[in-house]
Amino acid sequence: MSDAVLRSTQGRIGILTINNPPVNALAAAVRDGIKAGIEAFGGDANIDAIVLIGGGRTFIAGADIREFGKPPQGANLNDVIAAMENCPKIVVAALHGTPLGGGLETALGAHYRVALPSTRVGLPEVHLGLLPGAGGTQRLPRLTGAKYALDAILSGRHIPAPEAKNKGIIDALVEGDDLLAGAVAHAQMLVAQNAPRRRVRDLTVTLESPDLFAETEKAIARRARGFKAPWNIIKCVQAACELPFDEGMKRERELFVELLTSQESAAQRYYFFAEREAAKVLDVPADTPQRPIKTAGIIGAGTMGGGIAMNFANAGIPVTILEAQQEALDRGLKTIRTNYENTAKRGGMKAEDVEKRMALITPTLSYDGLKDCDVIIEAVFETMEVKEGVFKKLDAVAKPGAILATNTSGLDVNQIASYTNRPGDVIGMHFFSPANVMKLLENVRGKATEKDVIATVMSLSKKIGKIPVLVGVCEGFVGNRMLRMRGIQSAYMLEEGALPQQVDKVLYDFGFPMGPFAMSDLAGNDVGWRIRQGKNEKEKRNVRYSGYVADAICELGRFGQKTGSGYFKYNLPDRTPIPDPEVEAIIEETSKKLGITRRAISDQEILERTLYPMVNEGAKILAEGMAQRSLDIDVVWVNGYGWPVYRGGPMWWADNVVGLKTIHDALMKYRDASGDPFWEPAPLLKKLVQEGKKFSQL
Ligand code: TC6
Repeated sequence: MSDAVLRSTQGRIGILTINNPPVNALAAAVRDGIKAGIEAFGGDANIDAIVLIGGGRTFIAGADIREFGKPPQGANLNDVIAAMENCPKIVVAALHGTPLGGGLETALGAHYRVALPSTRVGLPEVHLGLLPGAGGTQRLPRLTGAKYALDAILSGRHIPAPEAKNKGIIDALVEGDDLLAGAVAHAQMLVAQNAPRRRVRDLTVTLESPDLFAETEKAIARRARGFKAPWNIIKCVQAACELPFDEGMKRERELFVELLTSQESAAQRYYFFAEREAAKVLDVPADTPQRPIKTAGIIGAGTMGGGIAMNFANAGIPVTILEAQQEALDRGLKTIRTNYENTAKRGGMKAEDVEKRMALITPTLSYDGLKDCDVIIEAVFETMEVKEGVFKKLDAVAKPGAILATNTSGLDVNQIASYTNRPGDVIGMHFFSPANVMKLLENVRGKATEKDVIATVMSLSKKIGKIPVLVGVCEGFVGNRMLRMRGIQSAYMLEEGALPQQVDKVLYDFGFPMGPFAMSDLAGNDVGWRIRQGKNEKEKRNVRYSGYVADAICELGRFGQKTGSGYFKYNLPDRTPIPDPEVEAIIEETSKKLGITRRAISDQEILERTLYPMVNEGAKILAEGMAQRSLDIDVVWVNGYGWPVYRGGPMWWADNVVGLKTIHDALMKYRDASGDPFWEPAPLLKKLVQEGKKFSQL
């Protein structure tokens, strides 16, 4: 008998307790243990019914994702579930925590399901580029009807136990916190009532509308663009409605295997672990003591400061916002309130929570108001002089041990830290706009930042709903530094023969939500223009200047969506970019002035010239230690810049799809053709190519 599934009895009830921390994933030993346990109790004359329960924090949270793609070992999950379904004794699954994916599918193989009210069930395989391949697509519709099941499987959402009970997924909720006692009592009751062994496979599916599948395909077309799993899921649920159970299972298997062997799913499974790894800091052990964070302070009530404050209020952490002027403070608070009210109107939060969250936000005009805060984040104007003033004042008022963070997106965090007498307490927290929505948080480690400050900020980031990545101090940190490479080449290609709509289409088709020019129009073209104006001419000219078209566009006041035009025109409030002949004329004029003969630029060239330099820059970032691992770079790009998750991230894509040698050789080709040192392959990239290695092997 394996330790992965423990057997015990209470009277005539056999108990199988899954023991595979941390989340009782369905590793081979667990599958074997359940099957053997079911068979043993099933044939035991002293046992009337069986309870299957998870030890520790949860029932089975799914298949062991690390096993996918490896040679199969142990019992097949479908055989385990069939053994439960066909067991001569009643099987009751006792659920708590997060019975997800294969975990819920296992539970659907039981004859009855009971759960603690706090349980959340779901079939989230879609997020791994998969589908519930152990009968989930066939059994869930039999319990809930096709429409609900389709929505649950396509969204992968966690369903609260009370809702699951209403839908028939769960038979009974166990009050109190003794799940085992409740499940055993339920099993005894079923035995006493001589209840039938109810197999989900024997139920018939309700199909609410014959148009369900065609309508669903239409409804998800945009959001599922580039993904494979959603389309296969629809086919599976359709099979559940149209085919007998065993044939439906066969169809599910085929469509599951198709996904399992797809690059999209490999990328998404990689990404699942990458996001979790990114929260870990190599030289900061998980048990590093953390500073308690009970209150936060924000300096600046503008769009950024307000958004940051909302994250804290959402997490129930009281937050004080400082502004210099009453008017700006009032405006900032009003914007926050409006944001919350709009969310409540859309059903994203309860109306009464608006007041609860607002009550957690305290406005102040005085630095003294921040003196008790455990963490203070400044989100003020981006010049070193302003930051200097802020940090000197903070140094004077903040209590000892308070963490002093800057939200700078470009300034030197070490220099900012040097304005205080406590540089060890200073760290960068680079939020992305809108800060209450965007998940990515680049936490910037200065050279003096203490390890406990890093540990605290990484875990605080998760508490306020962010996905943190630790980066080092360098211009643009990880995300913007790589973005710049893409921007430079996009701009050059306009001068050489491409148009914004062509460049944008290539990147949109690759899977980005929008191309670089539409993105620039959204962010505001004036931001970069002002920065370029601040640079002196020499600085501008010592490399090939990339701002000619952008400058010409800004000189016409075409700052982007906010002015109704930029690289594209907009019929606001519709934000669809419309190609503009006026812009084409500007671009052609620019080429002429520069003496460039325009030529046709292929889509492949656009892809290579925008994405390969990003990978090359990523190699430099790694060599400099500005990101800990290539996976950190991938997490930045997927979460902060819309890199399609089914392509893993730029470094995974380079490693596994394109190949480092191909990228290296293309960089050399462009270098030789242009003579531009921009294209010089990074030394690390060269080295990896010579050694036949990948970024992930560093
Ligand atoms: C499936 O079932 C397909 C079936 C088809 C049948 C053929 N496998 O997220 P946390 C690890 S597909 C392996 O930090 P939380 C995780 O890496 C699967 N490992 O905790 C981490 O390890 P570390 C369907 C897993 O409390 C640790 O557990 N199921 C798995 O914030 C803790 O995780 C899912 O997609 C796994 N399945 O959230 C569920 N799950 O400590 C995926 C977790 O070494 N899991 N780990 O870093 C989750 O959504 C969340 O982990 C959670 C717990 C909600 C279960």
